[in-house]
Amino acid sequence: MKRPIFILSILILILGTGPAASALTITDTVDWNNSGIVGRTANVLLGWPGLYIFSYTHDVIFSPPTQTIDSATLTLSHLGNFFNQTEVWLIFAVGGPTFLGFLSNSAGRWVDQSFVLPPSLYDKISGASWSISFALLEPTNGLDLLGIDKSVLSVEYTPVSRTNNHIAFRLWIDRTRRLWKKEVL
Ligand SMILES: [Ca+2]
Ligand SMILES: [Ca+2]
Ligand SMILES: [Ca+2]
Repeated sequence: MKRPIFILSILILILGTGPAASALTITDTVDWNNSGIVGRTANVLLGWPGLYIFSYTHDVIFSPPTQTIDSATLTLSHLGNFFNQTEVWLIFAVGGPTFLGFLSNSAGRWVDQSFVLPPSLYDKISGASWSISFALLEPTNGLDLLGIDKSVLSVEYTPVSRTNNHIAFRLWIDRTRRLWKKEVL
């Protein structure tokens, strides 16, 4: 009876840990630094005259290469958005485009605001790199100043080699089970 219990224990261990345990996290930072404002280095967007668009790109390098991206979050640090009828900033992922949300009120203080990216933006991504662009948009009339300090893209992913190791381990377990059945039955 010892042998089946041993094999069952290994199976529970494998099924219990699964691919999620091998996920890695990587971040890519775009840091703006044209001037010093309220304790941070930043660029100032003028938001002028009518529809104003500012875009930038994150380039993520995966090492080892990624098999799948499991989740992604963008954190934008901004200052000076009044978020009212005369000033409203929106953020999009370029391509689609995909609306991510409104910038919250950051009048007089820095706000580090996070946006969870929908899986549709990364569910077909694999390999050694991922390039994704974002756009800040202000549609109202008048001058709307916005300070931007930095943008951090945080990506949780499952690398190729670990996924393959996991599959190899599962195949080994299946083979062990078959051999055991053959011996016992
Ligand atoms: Ca405007
Ligand atoms: Ca403003
Ligand atoms: Ca900065």
